[in-house]
Amino acid sequence: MAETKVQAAAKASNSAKKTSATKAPAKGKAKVETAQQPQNVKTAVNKEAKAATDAPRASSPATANYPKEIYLTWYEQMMLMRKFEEKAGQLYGQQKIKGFCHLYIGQEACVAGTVSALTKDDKHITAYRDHAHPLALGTSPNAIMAELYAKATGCSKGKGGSMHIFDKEVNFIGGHGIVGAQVPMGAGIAFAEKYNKTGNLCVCSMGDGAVRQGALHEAFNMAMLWKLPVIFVIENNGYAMGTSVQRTSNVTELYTLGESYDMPSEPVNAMNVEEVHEAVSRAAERARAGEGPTLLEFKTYRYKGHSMSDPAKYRTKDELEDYRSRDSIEAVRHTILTHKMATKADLEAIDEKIKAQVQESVEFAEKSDYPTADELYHDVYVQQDYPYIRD
Ligand SMILES: Cc1ncc(C[n+]2csc(CCOP(=O)(O)OP(=O)(O)O)c2C)c(N)n1
Ligand SMILES: [Mg+2]
Repeated sequence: MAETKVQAAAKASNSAKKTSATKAPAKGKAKVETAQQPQNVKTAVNKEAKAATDAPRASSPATANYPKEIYLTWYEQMMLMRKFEEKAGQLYGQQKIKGFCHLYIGQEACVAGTVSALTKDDKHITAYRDHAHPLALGTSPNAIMAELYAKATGCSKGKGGSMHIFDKEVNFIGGHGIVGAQVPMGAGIAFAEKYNKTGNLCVCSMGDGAVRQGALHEAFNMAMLWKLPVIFVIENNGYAMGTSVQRTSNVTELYTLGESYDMPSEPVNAMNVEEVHEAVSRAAERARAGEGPTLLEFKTYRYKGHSMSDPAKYRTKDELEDYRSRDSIEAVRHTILTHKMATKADLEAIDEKIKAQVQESVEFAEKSDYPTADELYHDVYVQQDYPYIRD
């Protein structure tokens, strides 16, 4: 099992600054160690995290809790997700991108804080709101943009589109269009990791709408029974298409769904990337210690409509503004500047680099060809040498 990015950065930062008494590395190390303590989060932490979720709007913390490399990575990753998707939204308007397209804008901290807490060998699976996960895991923006364009150079050979991004190289197992389908699959992936004794885990992300699917309960039950190394993440953005959480069930604190199975479960203020990182670190520690699954309810928000065809008239402007005022990218930017981890000019240079990367991905997609007609017969069951067909 490889070390997490934060562990590596904290180690490097600590040895480089052993003699200088700056706050960030020491704190960063303390946080990493905290994150490694396995604990029963069911009661104490639930209350703590709940209080944090309900707390007044997040501002920059008084002290920086992690080394500067981590904040800069978070900033760059989240900015890439946002700029990439803003461009995708524009291109959709120009009909360069067609079909379904669901943007993650506003939810970036969910993915950035998760990826920083895990190793590159851990597996990730999610629903159709799936551009941000592979971007953070290292899939080339070119391959994702080309997939949105349905071009042959796309990561699913242009045959999947926006909802079916997939990249085995970075352990991103999709991209799934059927609401909740990835929940039993996530448990299955975790089963394979346990069976093969890899020490890796699977993060299975889903929306608040997906938790109303029956298969979730079967998956939770089996995952707990077999203590599978899986972290179930509910990205609760308040709505399933236009239906608010309050209109779908009397159980609106979604993390409590895990408690029926004695699954350690907690809510997380997911507009704050540090809180996401810490919650995922705790869950990962439990999974790797053989203690099984955790359910995390990420309280988040999407700034755009459900998909490109949704004007989002079912919510108020005030509600949107309220979340925008706690924007996770702005918060990280503020922390970086307040603690002088980088200058405004440094951040602008990152922004420029990202702008160029996104532009390059568009040019790559534009120049690429569509799949040829014979591709219809590849990667489907009709393929004669398909490895899983048995006579
Ligand atoms: C089994 C199934 N039922 C219905 C749909 C149609 N549908 C697509 S997205 C969606 C809402 C899901 O919302 P949520 O799980 O909260 O995820 P979010 O889009 O907010 O990320 C629905 C009902 C579907 N794709 N699959
Ligand atoms: Mg939702």
